[in-house]
Amino acid sequence: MHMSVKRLGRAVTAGLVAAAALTAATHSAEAADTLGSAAAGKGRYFGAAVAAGHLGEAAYAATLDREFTQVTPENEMKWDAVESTRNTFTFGAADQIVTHAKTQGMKVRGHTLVWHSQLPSWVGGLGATDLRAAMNNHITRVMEHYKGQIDSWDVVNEAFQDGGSGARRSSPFQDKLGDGFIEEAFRTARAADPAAKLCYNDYNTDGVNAKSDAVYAMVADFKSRGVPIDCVGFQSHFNSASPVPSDYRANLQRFADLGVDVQITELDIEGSGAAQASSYRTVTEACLAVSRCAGITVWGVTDKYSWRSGGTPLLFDGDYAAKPAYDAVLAALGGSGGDGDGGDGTVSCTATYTRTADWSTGYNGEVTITAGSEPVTSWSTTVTLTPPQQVSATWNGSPAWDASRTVMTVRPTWNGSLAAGASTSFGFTVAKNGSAAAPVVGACTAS
Ligand code: 9MR
Repeated sequence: MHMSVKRLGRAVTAGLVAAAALTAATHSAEAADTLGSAAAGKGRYFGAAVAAGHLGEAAYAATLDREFTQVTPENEMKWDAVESTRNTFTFGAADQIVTHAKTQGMKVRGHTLVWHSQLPSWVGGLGATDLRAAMNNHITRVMEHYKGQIDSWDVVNEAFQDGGSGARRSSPFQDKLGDGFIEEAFRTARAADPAAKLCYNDYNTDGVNAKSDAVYAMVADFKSRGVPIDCVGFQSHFNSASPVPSDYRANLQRFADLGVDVQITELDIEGSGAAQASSYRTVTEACLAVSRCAGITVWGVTDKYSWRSGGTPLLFDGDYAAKPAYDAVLAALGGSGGDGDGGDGTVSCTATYTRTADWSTGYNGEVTITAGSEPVTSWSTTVTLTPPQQVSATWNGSPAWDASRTVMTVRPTWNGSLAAGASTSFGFTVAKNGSAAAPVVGACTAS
């Protein structure tokens, strides 16, 4: 169950978005009606980063256990967490997550063995010989502790610089051991747990660019020389400044063509409503289009605990209500409520309002209509004005008026047909006639 009632308020956000979104969706708790089961139907896992400290929160654990089939400890396996003092290992919090995952039958991604960040200061103080020994000891001890329990390890994380240079990032490992530290880390990792898949993981490598080209060249070199590497992780942290690249799928595919699995490892997309849902849908479809894309991990369960919670980048809001992005991902995964068409059998839509322009005597409004988990052939919604405001123009929607001309019912012109999770929008211009009040957008009705 996805607590549809809670969705009533989910699209109301700050700023210009002023009116409510309503949905008539009702979900039954069908077995395939979750992210994890829908992804499994496509041969993929669907996971989330988790924090041990939240597992005791009932709604957090319930959402995690219902929806996800894989977990990544968000911080608990990092060097500073497991070996803050040289050669003294502390696995308590990480063990809690692994134990939880095992009881739920979830896969675990190990994150991460060698990274410049969250690195205790003692590591940076070592000379080259000592550092090499410490790196290999760290990899070996941590991987042996979890031997047989980890599906994939991020052996090396974020070793390349941003920008156009394609150069390695400065770190104690890079600066003291040189380029060869990555190869050495992977060879050590293979010996420590031969069953675990070994990944290189990075961000801003999601499209084809200088940084991903550099990672690509490294992976190609490793494959040609027999250096053990099984997978590449694409973190996929997106927002308006760094949107889903248009060549995202093509980039995943070119890595897959090198003979490695690709994994979407830390997905989150700042935003809300239909725009966020559409980006999530694009990412999900890209993974499904690449046969070696093993699965998707979102970087957290709920917006309220996200590392960038202000950007509300995840699939569940702070009350654990499923967002439009959730519906879009589930629809893209072919999530099934039993009729085999990828939906839950209830034709539904949401309507969200944004003021797109504002001037002294008028404003423009835009309403985005988003189909739920079933395709829609037609929709309608209402826009109620505050008198003496008057609509002076409409586009991409066909208006009908009540006698007082305050309630405008809008139906499609050419844009009635929407695929599951897809959106369209209509717009209108309002003459304020002295009132700047926001219009009230009513429920969306779909057929
Ligand atoms: O989400 C993690 C946050 O809680 C930590 O404070 C932060 C510290 O560096 O790391 C975050 O996770 C990062 C991940 O380990 C590697 N890729 C970028 C992630 C977001 O910063």
